[in-house]
Amino acid sequence: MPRRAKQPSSSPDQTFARQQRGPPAPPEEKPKRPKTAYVLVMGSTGAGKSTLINHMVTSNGSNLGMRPGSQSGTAAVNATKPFKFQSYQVILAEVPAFDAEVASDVDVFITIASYLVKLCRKGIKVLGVLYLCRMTDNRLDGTTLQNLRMFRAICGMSAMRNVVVVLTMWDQVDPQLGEQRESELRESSRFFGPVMADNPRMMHHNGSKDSAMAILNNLVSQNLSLVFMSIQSETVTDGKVVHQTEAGRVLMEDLNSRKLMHEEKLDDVRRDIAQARSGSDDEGDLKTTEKSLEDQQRKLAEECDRLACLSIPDQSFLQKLFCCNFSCCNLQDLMS
Ligand SMILES: Nc1nc2c(ncn2[C@@H]2O[C@H](COP(=O)(O)OP(=O)(O)OP(=O)(O)O)[C@@H](O)[C@H]2O)c(=O)[nH]1
Ligand SMILES: [Mg+2]
Repeated sequence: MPRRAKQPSSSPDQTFARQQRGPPAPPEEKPKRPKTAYVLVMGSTGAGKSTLINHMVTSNGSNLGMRPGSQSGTAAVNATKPFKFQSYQVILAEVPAFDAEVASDVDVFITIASYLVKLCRKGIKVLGVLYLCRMTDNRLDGTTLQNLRMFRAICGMSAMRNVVVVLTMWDQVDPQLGEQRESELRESSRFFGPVMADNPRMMHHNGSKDSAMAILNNLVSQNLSLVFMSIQSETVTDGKVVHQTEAGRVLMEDLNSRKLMHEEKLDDVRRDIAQARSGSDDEGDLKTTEKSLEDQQRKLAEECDRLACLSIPDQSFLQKLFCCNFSCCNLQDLMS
């Protein structure tokens, strides 16, 4: 049988048409899924966390922010829904402040630890931390300093590169005074002095949307590696129980030094009671003060015991101890 001549794969007309159109398009690439980027927003009560988050979220076409002040009185981490920003799906998580007048320090600590441990167990790292400091405070009080110490201990040195310190209410201070306070914050060993070498950045926030967006932009466009916070690696990787972590140690130290301060005040008041005239108004006032200090002292002792109990690997005991008054804590997560 004569062999059939091989047919050209396309006619000269078809070849010409293809040349006009250019080479065939490559198979369509699937669009890359944007990475999720968790950003923790930390700082004392009233530092402006919710307000800042709101600006960032609503500027990106969403109304899923949080009401300023809405978190006060509760110990919970409030996270926004993810929203697209540059190449990321950003989730902003407002971390509750330590403020004994609002919620117990140990409750707040367990909430934060529980949230971060949960993220770490899922392998989720954090893009960064915005630590907010209010510029209107003439001097930083005990609670503000406690929040700062806890922030440093929770993050650890290795995460400091991913921190932006946000100086809020910049619109409310005289610029010269603001600059003065900023240098003190940068240099003093009580504030950011010990961590400045590890490169946290400082930015001013004047309460406007533009200023909020500049802060988010600065954090996101640094091309930072995602990190675990120190408390996450200490618990999940090193297997430490929560109260043995650096943050647990700092909190225990804080509670103990407050206990000591109250003890000294109680000694003074009792000495004054002994010297006051029996049945006088002075004696009545001093006894009221004594009672209030004793109450505070008892609460602090209970807090220390609760924190120390976190090392007991007996879940049922811990659940009985906490779950009645603390709904946010997932102790299974903490202890398992
Ligand atoms: N002028 C000015 N006011 C601000 C700024 N940031 C926040 N505020 C105001 O400060 C108050 C407290 O702000 P919040 O955002 O509720 O503070 P927070 O840190 O979320 O407080 P908690 O959730 O209670 O810990 C609100 O009345 C805000 O409007 C700022 O940069 N400038
Ligand atoms: Mg808030």
